[in-house]
Amino acid sequence: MAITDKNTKHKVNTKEAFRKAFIKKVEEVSGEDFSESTTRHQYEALAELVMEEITAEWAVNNSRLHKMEEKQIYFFSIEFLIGRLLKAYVNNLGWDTMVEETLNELGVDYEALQSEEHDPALGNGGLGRLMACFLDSTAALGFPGHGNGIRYKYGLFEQKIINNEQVEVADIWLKNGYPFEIVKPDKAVVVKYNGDVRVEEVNGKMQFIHENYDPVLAVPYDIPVKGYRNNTVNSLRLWSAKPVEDFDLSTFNQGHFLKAMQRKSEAESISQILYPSDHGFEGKLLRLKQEYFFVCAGLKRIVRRYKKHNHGSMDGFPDKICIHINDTHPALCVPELMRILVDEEGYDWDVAWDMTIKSISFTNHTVLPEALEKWPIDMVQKLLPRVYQIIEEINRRFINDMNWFYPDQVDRNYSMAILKDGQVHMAHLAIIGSHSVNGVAELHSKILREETFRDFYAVFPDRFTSVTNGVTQRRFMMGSNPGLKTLLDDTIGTDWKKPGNMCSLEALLPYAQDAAFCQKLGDIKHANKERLAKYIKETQGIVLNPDSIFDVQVKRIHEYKRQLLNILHVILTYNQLRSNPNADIVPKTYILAGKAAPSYVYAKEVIRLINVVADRVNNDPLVKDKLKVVFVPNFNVSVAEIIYPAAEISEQISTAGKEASGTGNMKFMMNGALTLGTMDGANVEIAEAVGMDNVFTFGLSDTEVYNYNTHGGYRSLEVYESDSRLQEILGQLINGFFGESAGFQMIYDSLLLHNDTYFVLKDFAPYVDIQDIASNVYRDQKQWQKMSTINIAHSGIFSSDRSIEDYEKRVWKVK
Ligand code: Z2T
Repeated sequence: MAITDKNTKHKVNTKEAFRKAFIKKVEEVSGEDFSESTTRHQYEALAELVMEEITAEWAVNNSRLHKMEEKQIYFFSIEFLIGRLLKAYVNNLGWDTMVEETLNELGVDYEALQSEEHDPALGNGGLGRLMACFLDSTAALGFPGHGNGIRYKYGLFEQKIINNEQVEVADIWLKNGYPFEIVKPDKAVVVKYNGDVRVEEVNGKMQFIHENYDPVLAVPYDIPVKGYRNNTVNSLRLWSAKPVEDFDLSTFNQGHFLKAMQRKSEAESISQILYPSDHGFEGKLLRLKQEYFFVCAGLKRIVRRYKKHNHGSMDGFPDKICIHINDTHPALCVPELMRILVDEEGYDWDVAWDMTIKSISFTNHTVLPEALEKWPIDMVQKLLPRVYQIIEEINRRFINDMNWFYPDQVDRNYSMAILKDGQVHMAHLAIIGSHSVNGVAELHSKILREETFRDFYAVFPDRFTSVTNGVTQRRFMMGSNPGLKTLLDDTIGTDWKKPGNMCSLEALLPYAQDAAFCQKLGDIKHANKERLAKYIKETQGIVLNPDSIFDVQVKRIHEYKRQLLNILHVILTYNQLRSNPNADIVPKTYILAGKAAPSYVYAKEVIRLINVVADRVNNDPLVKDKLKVVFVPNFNVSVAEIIYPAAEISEQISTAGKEASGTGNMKFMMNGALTLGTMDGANVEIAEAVGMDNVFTFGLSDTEVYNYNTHGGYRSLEVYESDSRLQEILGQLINGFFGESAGFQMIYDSLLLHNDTYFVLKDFAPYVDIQDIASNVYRDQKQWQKMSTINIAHSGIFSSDRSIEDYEKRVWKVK
């Protein structure tokens, strides 16, 4: 087994050496003979071997990084949805064949071994997963780039479906330990909350002294980010909260004991739990503490390291460091960096401000108003007294400048303030304090410029840019769809797998017409469908027909994503089959999955509806093999890896203008599924890449939605009254059709009484039509596989390698 990396001390880079090392390690972790070992022992042993290999390279990398020859990127994000790491490490080390063959010879089930790893769920969805893909691509391309976030004790809840409803169960992901992190207590830092600021004049200069604060210790846990078959190992640093002093509890009397325990749990609560809401701002004090926690701790270490390298000075910091903030949750980076530069390093305000703006760049991820962070001023002022003063000063100077440059636009100027209506507007802080503001797809960036942030765009046109999201093909295609990977290797050679080179998949285009290739592509899809069917049979007891179309919608449950539109169409098909059981329809399996925020009552009703419909349809002998509906519980990264390769239709049906980008759409496309969707987010760019003949698009455009919303003119009741199919279906939601206890009044009312905010009824007829068109194309398998091939061939631009290269050129300018 050849390994490309030369400068590390490999111990196990041949099959024979690996076999010996593995057996020895299993015996060490189990304390038993290898023949007695459990899958758990085998997993722990392989994880340790992998870590030993990677940490040797990591040390070499870290000392290279400390020389600061290259510009370093730091991703500040409140979520990193990394998923399972063992197989990714094995693949990135180039150990895959060696490990697979050896384990096979030893009679070890590699799949089962991997399942021992608890899937870390330190994110809600696309935003957190994007960071994990970006870390993978940054390392693959050999850039120095690191993550900075929170080591939540409990990740996103585990979802169970009980009586058709979502039930949330705590995700205790650390219960058996986690082998891929290294705790660094010597690098812990103190984060200060509350207290007061005293002003003192020292040598004619104002000093701001923060006193009587509540200190909390931030302890870093580092996870290595191994580049794909290169010698780059970057870091994901996650901070855990601890009380500053570890009391010797036995020396305290009862009163002190209780106080000490209370402080301990107050401190620890900061990194206790990930907030499970994906698009809703809640405004909880604990969340604000979390935001400052990883911002303050992360910046402290970066500044300390930079100064150590630069003889104690912060001069030149923006030339060597990029602070990239993932949405507004880390926007406190702006005042915190100012605080460090002005209060601690003694820079003049203007110099510090210039350095801050040059260091920070900002990505926005949604235009939904309910997600915009607006903190009550009182809360920020009390929790972060000095940081708040700095925000006030940033705001004061901004408004002053604006009134100076645009004296006739006082209203507009004030509307752009950071502080107004008693709130701190985090997006305004992020835009004003950074040199780059970008959206995550072309359409989204256009909406930011023309609607959401149009006043800022008028003032700072050069700050605005766009970088379309991407996903890592190494996890979501090469890793999860080995059949496809091998077919591509055999057809066009292996160059497409090199980092940054996925666009060379276009060499596949001529094979779209090749019957033998298309046959093989279809066979691989069929095998992947059987694998998913097996998973669903084992976990849910539902039997699927692998010859039916697998039509898949998996993502967080949200009104704007319109899972409701999907299920209304399922009900329509069911009604058609009931009135004509022998109808000539192409058999179809609808697969849905996703979590709802625990407090999002409407989204949970949608989950209940999907499950109620599934129960009814799947148990009706009338529909036989023609229609199935499955709701797969607990959608997470590892479940996703089984689902995407098995999909034939990728449902991307958000109300146009609402889905910033979407990234699942890209994962489906790479695996050969055809997109059935609205012209929203990155769907637009998928359609552009493959041509309109190779996607199924339907529905209102973002402009039509915008016009209805600004000028009115949509009446859902009119649509309902002119469509008898909708009358029947909506009637069934409330007339007991799905069982007495299962009325869906809330959904019914949202569609008819509250005028259907997300245009579900308006887009219903075109959706039904496009579904019929897709089914008819499927009857012609040659045509379907041709379209599938064209989609795979053009999926290269949706690699996160391409996104990182774009960020590098447009935003960070590392080279
Ligand atoms: C999230 O996953 C996304 C946006 C958010 O806005 C929050 C969360 Cl948790 C605050 C998603 C977008 O909905 C999706 O369109 C996009 O592809 C993804 O972020 C990554 O940019």
